[in-house]
Amino acid sequence: MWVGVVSIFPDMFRMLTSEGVVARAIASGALDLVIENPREHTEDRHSTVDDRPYGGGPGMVMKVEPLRRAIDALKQRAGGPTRTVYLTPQGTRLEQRNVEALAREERLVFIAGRYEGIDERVIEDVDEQISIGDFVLTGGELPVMVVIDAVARYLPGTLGNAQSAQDESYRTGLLDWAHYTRPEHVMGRSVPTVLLGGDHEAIRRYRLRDALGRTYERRPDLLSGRVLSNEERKLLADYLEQPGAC
Ligand code: 4FV
Repeated sequence: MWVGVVSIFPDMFRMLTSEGVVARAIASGALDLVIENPREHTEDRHSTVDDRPYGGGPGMVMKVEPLRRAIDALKQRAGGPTRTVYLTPQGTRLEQRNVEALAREERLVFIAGRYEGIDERVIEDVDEQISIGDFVLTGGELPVMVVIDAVARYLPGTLGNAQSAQDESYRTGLLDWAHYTRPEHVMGRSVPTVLLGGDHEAIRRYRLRDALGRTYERRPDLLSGRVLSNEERKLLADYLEQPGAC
């Protein structure tokens, strides 16, 4: 996958490219990451990339030309058609299915805004606008890194085991079940015995019961509109009967 990013703070991406899954994807050649700084595409001696908003109001807005030129420079280098994505609180809320869709693309260009945002005449040309959540950040760089990290999990050879439990949970639309590892007893707390017995059917039911219960308690919105199977209904009822369930 080829990924281009427009950002006036390219060094921020060192965090992403120096450690972990994304760094491994770059090292293995599964991911090609290029950062383009709009400041390199200015003509004035102050490398101005922002200006005051028409109509007045607080803050500054990123100018069209440096952004446009940076985007075009990335498209030149992409070596084929690209999908451009602007990260903004006004975008579609990011969910796993959006990540899966982006992971199917060959070439992506992400635009990270700063200040109050970017001139609308740049946004008119982007293919997609994505929000990582209903809160306001100081810049689009972290949202871009969030999306790149989420997409990188789908790149060949990145995740140790192709089928990650977390994937499984979002694929099923439920929250994840509780995870345990050695030691069996710690802080006076023990691992649920069913997980020690090797009875995979019992373990599957236990985990499904846990995922259903936790989803019911923490994200009932994920259950609305979802038809539960007989087994799932019984497991959820059983979960909710246990002491301490909500
Ligand atoms: C954001 C979000 C976000 C808005 C103004 C950057 C900031 C500043 N992007 N999901 N939430 N962006 O807060 O994507 O320029």
